[in-house]
Amino acid sequence: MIKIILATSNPHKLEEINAINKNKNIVFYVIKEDFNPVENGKTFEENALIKAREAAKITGEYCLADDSGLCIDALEGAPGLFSARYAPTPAERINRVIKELNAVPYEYRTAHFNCSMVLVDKNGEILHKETGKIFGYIDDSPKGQNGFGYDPIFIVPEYEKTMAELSEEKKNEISHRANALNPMLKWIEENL
Ligand code: ITT
Repeated sequence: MIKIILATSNPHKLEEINAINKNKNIVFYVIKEDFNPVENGKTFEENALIKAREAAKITGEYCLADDSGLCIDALEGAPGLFSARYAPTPAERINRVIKELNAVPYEYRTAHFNCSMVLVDKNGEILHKETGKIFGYIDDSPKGQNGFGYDPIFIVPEYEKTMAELSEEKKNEISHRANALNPMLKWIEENL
């Protein structure tokens, strides 16, 4: 069995990562509840590395971090790295985005979710990195109850539904997180 600590305090990420992982030999463990290192990197990848290294320092185990966010073209990539901090609550974050895109017509509301994953060893040395994305559009009002974060305003063009209207199974098949985690799991299977 391969034990990997997930360097996140976001329970939704943990849930999705466990659902995407079908390999019974790879088991993810949660880090302590108040895990909250300062994410002052300049890229998603740098922030993922900060979290992975901090978790390795605490646990002395293999650690995997996921740094993710929503990048909106008409807002020059915002909220981007600041996705978790764009406003105090998830509902306020969504409202801020809707307001900022108020005058923008649908065809210019293009966006993508990014997920950067970094796996480190017990010493914090990088073992492997993967990035996953999913492209879509931003809706003018929230729809759907599934998922978390910005899912209710992210339209997946293939289904003409927001990510929060898709089933959990479907999200975990097509998401930025799945697109990063699946090749990461393959690397782990082949190399650890
Ligand atoms: P950790 O740093 O502890 O992992 P976090 O939620 O602070 O948890 P990030 O710094 O990576 O994680 O911020 C990611 C934010 O981007 C997250 O809080 C959501 O607002 C948004 N986000 C990430 N993945 C998402 C997804 O699958 N669906 C919707 N929103 C997502």
